[in-house]
Amino acid sequence: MRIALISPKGPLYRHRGGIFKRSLRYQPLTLTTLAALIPPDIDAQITLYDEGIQDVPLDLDADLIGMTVITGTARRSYELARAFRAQGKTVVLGGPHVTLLPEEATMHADAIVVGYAEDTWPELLRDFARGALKREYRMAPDFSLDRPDMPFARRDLFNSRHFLTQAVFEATRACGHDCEFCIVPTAWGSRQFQKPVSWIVEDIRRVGQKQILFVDLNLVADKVYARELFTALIPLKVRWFGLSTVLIAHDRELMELMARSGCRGLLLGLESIMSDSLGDANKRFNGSVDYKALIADLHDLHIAIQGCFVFGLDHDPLEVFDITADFAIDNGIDLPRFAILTPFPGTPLHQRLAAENRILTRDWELYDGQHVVFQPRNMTPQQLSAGHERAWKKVYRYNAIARRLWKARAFEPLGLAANLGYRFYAHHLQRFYNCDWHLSAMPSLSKAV
Ligand code: B12
Ligand code: SF4
Repeated sequence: MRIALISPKGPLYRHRGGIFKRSLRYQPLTLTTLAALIPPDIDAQITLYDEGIQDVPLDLDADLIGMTVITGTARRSYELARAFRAQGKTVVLGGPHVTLLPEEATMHADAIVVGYAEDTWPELLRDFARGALKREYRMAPDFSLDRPDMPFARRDLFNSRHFLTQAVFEATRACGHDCEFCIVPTAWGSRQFQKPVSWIVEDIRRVGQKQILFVDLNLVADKVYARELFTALIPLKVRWFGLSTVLIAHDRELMELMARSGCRGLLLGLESIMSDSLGDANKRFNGSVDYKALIADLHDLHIAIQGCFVFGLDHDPLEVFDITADFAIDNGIDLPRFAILTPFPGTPLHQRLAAENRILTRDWELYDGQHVVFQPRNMTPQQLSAGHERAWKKVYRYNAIARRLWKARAFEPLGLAANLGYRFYAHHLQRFYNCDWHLSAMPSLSKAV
């Protein structure tokens, strides 16, 4: 059976004309994991296509085409699905957007997979092989990743030259919190799924790289598990980068263990430095943390910080952009990142804004964290869009990069390369603001509500 697996991309992320330099591109695990899950009893020839690094041929030679869909890529995925299905090929869709909106996705596919697919994808392939494909496959309520015999991701199916790194790993999925804007609780529920630590160690050993990345949404959600994982990483002598909530600030011992295990960079969802805005996002737990002290503590342990902020929360004043950018510069955040609040479908945020009649568009391609798709409370959509871009440019001026890295005492070439990559991003975002026409065409929306 010829199987093609595709990761479609929206314009911002597409390799041709997109914005991302190789210095910012790591290899996601979605397609390589799905490839590994194809059971040996299916005699499969597998090809992977990631539109972030290559074109997808429209005359694909495949019996079955699987696509992974996030909200920002839904339009592109449906467009490709239509073209392939018109050629009589079988198209299967899965991933976060399909899990959030199965009733929409099913209209564009021969079959959909809702939720994590460790059990359902092999089942689907066997059904397809015997001519009995069902319309929908759903993750079981007792789904678990505690399976020592799980196959390892087929990273070998991609050309490593296309990515900054292929040494990407995943120990856990989902998170345990319920931030209003986040898709995770809606899509996958409120418990974290954890892989056996021995399995992760084996995966890292097999890949054999010393600089690695975790895509887990929150590595410290379960402290007992986190301790076990970090302790097991120590003998591997790796340098790793990953994601955590700011709650790590309250556990100095875990933070030190994290550093000893090789953590050299942490993506932190700081979200906002305005306390009322944190309440808007149902992320009051962030308010219990002194960001300045946390940043200093992490720097003392030689852990760099990718600090993520979101703009457009209901209590955000017009000054939020400059205040936040200045905070990032003054406190030496190694790699600041800004997003525009995005009401992904299915989230409590989407429901609330829809009830308040504040959703401006359901063009999913604009749901990429860089476009305004709702009516903000204290500013116009244009002000939100312009302020967001201004913040990006401000923190990535050469003198601001120098000040941040000096303050962080971060002199590694990798940190500088990532900063230059983001500087390029900051200065080219405007090219992708294809929602401008849409907003300016609605005069009533240019007034704050
Ligand atoms: C790598 C990554 C990226 C990559 C590539 C993503 C892509 N698919 O194109 C890049 C850097 C480009 C990216 C960008 C963005 N991302 Co991103 N990203 C991730 C990340 C960190 C890891 C994905 C991964 O490798 N997971 C591990 C694999 C094994 O899990 P999985 O992908 O869920 O796949 C499993 C199942 O979902 C299912 N499945 C998935 N696809 C398919 C397909 C088929 C056919 C089948 C059968 C099954 C199946 O099977 C797999 C095994 O169980 C996830 C967070 C996470 N940890 O999942 C966020 C995540 C996917 N990203 C997210 C977001 C919001 C974004 C951005 C908007 C961020 C931003 N502010 O800029 C942009 C938008 C890009 C766009 N064009 O619109 C959200 C998606 C929300 C949504 N509704 O769309 C996530 C879930 C993070 C979050 N906390 O909300 N991202
Ligand atoms: S934003 Fe982060 S902490 Fe909040 S629910 Fe999502 S993954 Fe968890």
